[in-house]
Amino acid sequence: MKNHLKPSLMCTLIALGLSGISRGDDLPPQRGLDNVSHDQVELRGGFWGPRLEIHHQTTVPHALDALERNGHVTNFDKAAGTFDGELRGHHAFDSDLHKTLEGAMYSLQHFDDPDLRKRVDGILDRILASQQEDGYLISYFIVKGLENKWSDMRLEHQMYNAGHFFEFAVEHNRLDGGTKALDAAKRFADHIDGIFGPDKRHDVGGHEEIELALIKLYRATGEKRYLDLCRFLLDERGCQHNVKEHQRYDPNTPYVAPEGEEGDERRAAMLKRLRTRNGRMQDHKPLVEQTEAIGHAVRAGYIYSAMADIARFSEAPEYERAVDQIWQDVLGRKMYVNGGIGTAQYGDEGFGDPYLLPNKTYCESCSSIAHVFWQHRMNLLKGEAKYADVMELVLYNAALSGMSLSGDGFFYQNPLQSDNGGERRSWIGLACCPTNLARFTPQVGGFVYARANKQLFVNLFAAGEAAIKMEDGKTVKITQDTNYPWDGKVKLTVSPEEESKFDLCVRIPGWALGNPVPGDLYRFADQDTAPVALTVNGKAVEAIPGRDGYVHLERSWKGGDVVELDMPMPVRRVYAHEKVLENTGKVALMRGPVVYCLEGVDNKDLDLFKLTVPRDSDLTAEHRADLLGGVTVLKGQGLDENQKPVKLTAIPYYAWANREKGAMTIWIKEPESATGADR
Ligand code: FUB
Ligand code: ZN
Repeated sequence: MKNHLKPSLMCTLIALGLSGISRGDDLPPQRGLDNVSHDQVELRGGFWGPRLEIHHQTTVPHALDALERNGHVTNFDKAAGTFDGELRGHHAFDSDLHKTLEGAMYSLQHFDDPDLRKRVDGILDRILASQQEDGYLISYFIVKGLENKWSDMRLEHQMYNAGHFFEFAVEHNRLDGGTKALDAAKRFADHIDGIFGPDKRHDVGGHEEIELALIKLYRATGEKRYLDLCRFLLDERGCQHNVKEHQRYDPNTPYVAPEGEEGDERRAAMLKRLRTRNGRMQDHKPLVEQTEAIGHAVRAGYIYSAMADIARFSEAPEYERAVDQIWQDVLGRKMYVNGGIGTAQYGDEGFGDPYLLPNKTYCESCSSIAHVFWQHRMNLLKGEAKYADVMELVLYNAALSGMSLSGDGFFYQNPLQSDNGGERRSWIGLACCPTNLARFTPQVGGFVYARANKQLFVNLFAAGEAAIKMEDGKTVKITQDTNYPWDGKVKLTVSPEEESKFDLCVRIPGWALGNPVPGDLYRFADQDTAPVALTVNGKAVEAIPGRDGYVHLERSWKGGDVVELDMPMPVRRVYAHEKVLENTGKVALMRGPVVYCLEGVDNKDLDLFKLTVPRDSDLTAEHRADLLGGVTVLKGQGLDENQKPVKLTAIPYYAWANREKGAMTIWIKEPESATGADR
C-alpha cells in the first residue's frame, strides 16, 4: 500500500476555515502553556517521518487485524445482540480497541486513507450499536449482566474503558468535526456523572485513566461538568469508597464487602491489600497528600498527568504541590537512565524503593507512554524546559523500545539488561502495550511545540512543518530541518501569517548543558560542554537559556526568518548516583538524548557482562544509514575478561532486539581502577 500524505497543514487549515467545518478547538488552560495539538504539526522526513509512515502502513492495520481476530469487535456485536458467538477476553478488552482507533485517528490527520477511515467508522458503528439507553457502553458488562455494572470498581476496569473511549471520540471529532463518537462519549460520561459525584456515590475506578480523558472531553466540548467530574474522582482517591459522602479512608477500618460478596475472605484480603501503600492504585491516601511515586506505574503516570492538568485547567494549587513532590521523587530516586519507570519490586507492576533500580526489570511499555504524557503535562503546567528534557529522554529510549522497527512487534517489559536477548511479539494477549504504542507514536507531533500568550515554545527537534494558531487567531508556520537526534544542528524557518512580535522560546536540552537528567540521579563523567551556537538570520545570538531552560528570542518575526541552532553532540559517559548499587562500577553511554546499549550481535564472542570500557578509551560516533533503519552507532575499544583489547559497538537502546537474539546491556563495567574515589 502506498501512503498518501495529505496536503500541507496551511492548506488544510485554510480549507477547513472556508468550509465552515468546526473541529475540536480545545479550550485553553487557565494557566501554564497550551499544547499545540498533533493536527497542527506534520512530521516529515528526518527521524519521525518514516516512523509515522510505518505506523500508518503497518501498526494500525496490524493492530486492527489482531483485535478483530481476538474478538474485541465481536464483543460489541454480542453486546448489541447481533452475534451469537462467545464473549471473549477480559473486562478491559474494549480499551484496547478504543486505543487503536484513537491511534488511527491521529494517522488519518496526516494520511489520506479512505479505506482506513471506512474501517474505523464501520467499527465505530458496531460499538455504538451496543450503547445502552442510559449511555452505558462496556461490552463485557452488557453481555455479562448489567446488574453488575459499577459493582466492582477496584478490580474491573470500567472507568478505564470509558476513558479510552472518550479519548478516541475526541480525536474522531478533531479529524473533521464529526460528532457521532463524541456524542456517544458525552452520553456515556453523563451516565457516569449521574451515578458518581458529590451528592451521589463516592467511588473511584481501580485503574486510573478516565481522569485525564475527562479533561480532554471538557476541552473538546466546553462542558464544565466533565472537569468537575475529573476533580471529584481525583478528590475521592484515598477516601472511603462506595459511600454516600466524602470520608477519609482509615486503613484500620475493617473491610466491608459489597452486597453479595460477604464471606469471600480471599477477595476481601486482596481488596484491602490494594489499598496499602504499595497497593497499585495510588489509593492509600488522598492524592494531595501523596509525596512519593508508588504503586502501579502505568496508573501512576496517568493520574499524575491528570493532577498536572487539573492544576492547569482549574484552581488546584494543592494538586500542583503534590505532583511537584512526586516528580522530585521519581526524578531523584526512581527513574531508569533511559527514562523507564516501574521495577515491579512489590509484584504490582509498580514503583520500587528509592534507588533500587535493577537492570533486569519490568518497565512496561505502557508505563513509559504514561510517563511521556505526564512529563508533557508538567512542561505545560510549569513552562519549564526540564520537563521536556525528561519527556525527550523517555520518548527516544524507554518508550521507543516497546515496538520493533517494523512496527508490528511489541514488548510488554523493557529491561535494561538481558542475558539471552528479547523477542518482540507480534501480539500480546494482554494487549495494553501494543495498542498503547499504536496510539502513542502518531501523537509525537503534539509534543514538539507549546504556546502561551505571545510565546511559542520549541520543545522537541523534529523535521517537519507546523502551522500553529496563536492566541490572536493568526497562524505561524514553522519548519524544522534537522537530522536530530543524530545531529544537533536544527534550522527553524519561522513564517507568521503577517509580521508579528512574539517570543520564540527555544529549549536548550539539559544534555547539551552537561546534565543527562534534571537532578543528580545520573551525571555525565565529564561536565565540560562545548557551547551551543545560535543564530537568527545568520547573526550570532547568545544561547544561554533563562531559568526556565529556554532561550527567549523576542522580536518581530516576518516570513522566512531563520533560526539556527547547533548543539555539539559528543559521546557521553554516564554514571548513576552512588546509592544505585546496581550500577556501582558501571557506565552507560549517551549521545544527545539517545541512550546506547551493547548487543550480542554487534559484539560477537564477547561476554557483555564481563567486558569493561576503560575511562580513557576513545568512543566515536559513526552514522550507519544501512543499519536498523539508519542509526548512529558508537565505536570504541574495551577489554575482555582477560584484559585483552577488543572492539566494541553500541547501538541506540531503542533499536535492540531487531536482529538475531542475543544478550544486551545498557550499563557496562569499568575496570576496577576507574571506579574508585575518582568517580
Ligand atoms: O490493566 C490494564 C493494563 O494492563 C495495565 O495498565 C497494564 O499494566 C496491564 O496490566
Ligand atoms: Zn501495557
